[in-house]
Amino acid sequence: MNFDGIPGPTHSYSGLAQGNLAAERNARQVANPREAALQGLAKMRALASLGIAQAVLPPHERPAVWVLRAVGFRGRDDDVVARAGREAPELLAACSSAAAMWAANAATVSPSADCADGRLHFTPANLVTHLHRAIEAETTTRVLRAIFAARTRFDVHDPLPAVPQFGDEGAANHTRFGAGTDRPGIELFVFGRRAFGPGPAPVRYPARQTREASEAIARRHGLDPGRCLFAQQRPDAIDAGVFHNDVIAVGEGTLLFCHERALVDEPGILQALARLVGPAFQSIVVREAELPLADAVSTYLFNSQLIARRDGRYVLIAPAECRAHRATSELLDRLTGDGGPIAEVIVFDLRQSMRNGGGPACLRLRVPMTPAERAAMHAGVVFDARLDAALDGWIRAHYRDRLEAPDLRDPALLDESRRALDELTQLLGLPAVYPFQLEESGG
Ligand code: SUG
Repeated sequence: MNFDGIPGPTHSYSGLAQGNLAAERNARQVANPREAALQGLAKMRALASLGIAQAVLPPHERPAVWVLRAVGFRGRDDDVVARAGREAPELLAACSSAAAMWAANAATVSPSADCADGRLHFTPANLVTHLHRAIEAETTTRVLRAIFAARTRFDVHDPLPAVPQFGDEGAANHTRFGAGTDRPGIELFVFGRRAFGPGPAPVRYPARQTREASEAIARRHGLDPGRCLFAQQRPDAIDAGVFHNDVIAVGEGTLLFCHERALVDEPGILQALARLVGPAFQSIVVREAELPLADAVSTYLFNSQLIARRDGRYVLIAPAECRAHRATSELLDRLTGDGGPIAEVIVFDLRQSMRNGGGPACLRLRVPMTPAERAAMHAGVVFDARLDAALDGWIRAHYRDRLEAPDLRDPALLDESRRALDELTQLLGLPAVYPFQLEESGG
């Protein structure tokens, strides 16, 4: 099942993510939160109509008044926001970010067939590299625990210790290969640097994931070390804007689609994957001569979703930007025309999210589930025609169609956002998950 994050009512362009070229470039543009949410909804609707099991993850409470209080702002909630807006606008921007929409960074997920105790394991990402993302971990943990509450089947761990040595960005740096959920698969963890000991590291931009974080996740999920691979991102790729591995590679089932400059010793990793995944393993490696890394980063070709079809071939769900770029569009035509594993390409206009460096793959978290697990999860978040219509109405009723930096200071935005989220919690049948709801209920 794909869990898509819903872009929240404070979606904005604040240039908060270092090394994310789109976000840096579009800083201080005017955002349209309503359009962002509707674009996400359209993608979910289309994937559901392809027969993909689809669910939603709710946006987080923003601005995060509790974070502003933690750094010394006092008074009523609206005073806290107003004062932060005057005295520390960059802090208010970070505390207003709707970045939780990028569900690929919510958690790392290991299907039950891979885990020693036979449960489905989640490690919510600590996202320590950036303030505006680190504040997601607490709510994400609460939301996942509400959806996957059955302890006999699910284990939602605490995030890893929130220190640079355990920098963790979740499923954006993790791919599970294998044919289904009834047999153990192979888990590929991609890291940007080692926290301890020597090793190559980027010089310009941060490497957000450490090897130690990936190893800790494999250990706590109870994975078989013989079925895990740890691969390093190329530091020069990170310095060229590849802030997560899912900006340059996507894998699903038995297929890996990536750029040749994604990983250190990429041929060695491909060989290991072929050995571990078995004869069904296929890879499509795009060469620098076909598509330079810079173009792959600007079109976000690899931030696509791969959807397995019944005939064993795949549909590539790509951002519309790929068709607007000649070399990328021609590459897509060659891929679908050569009888290879990718049979079809469908593009989506996700421009609102894309301007912050979030493509189709960033917006979803894959949760491989058995039918019994599916039956045990909270059903209220599952996307169907009823939820589709309800979300459409909810977005149109609560979201603004224009948001820029000065608007973040508007105390009405805090009220609007809380009202919207309160209604959404009811729509999804979730318990209290937001700080403002927990305070009200004395939790
Ligand atoms: O962490 N952008 C996000 C984009 C995350 C994309 N996710 C994956 N690749 N899986 C990030 O860089 C920009 C927010 C701003 O600048 O307002 C931002 O956080």
